[in-house]
Amino acid sequence: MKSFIRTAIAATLAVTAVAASAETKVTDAWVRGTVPQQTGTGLFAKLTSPQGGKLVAAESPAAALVEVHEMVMEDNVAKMRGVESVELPPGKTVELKPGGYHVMLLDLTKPLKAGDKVPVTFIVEGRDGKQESITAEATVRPLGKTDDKSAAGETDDLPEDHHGHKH
Ligand SMILES: [Cu+2]
Repeated sequence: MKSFIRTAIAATLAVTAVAASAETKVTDAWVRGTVPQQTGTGLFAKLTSPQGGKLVAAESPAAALVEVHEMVMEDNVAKMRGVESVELPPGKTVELKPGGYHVMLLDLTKPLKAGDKVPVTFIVEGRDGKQESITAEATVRPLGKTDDKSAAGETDDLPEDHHGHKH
């Protein structure tokens, strides 16, 4: 009887472990800070889906409209456009980053100051068609303190050396 219970417990633990590892992990979530009057910005993070899947949507209370975007070069001009989904190969960490895929926060409910925390929920569709939601807290980073050149998330961005002084 004892050994039966032990087996049952072991089986339960094994199932739990599999379920936990199936979840997509979100790390290093951050948002680019905004200047007054700026209504949109980019949110970035690292996503790892052990089973593989795709990012199909994102949600955040910080913005009225949240879209998944990619940055592409067209005739030497960086442009953003919405994408249906972002492929997450099994076990591989996909980085949403300036100049690439990003989550676009549009119609911000308020300006985002450095150090603020922004809740964000990623909707990931697994290979089996099931959707999971992963909520993370993205930290707002100061504007102009990032080392990228393309500045995803700002439609009218200025070169880094201007530090966003637009009037
Ligand atoms: Cu965008």
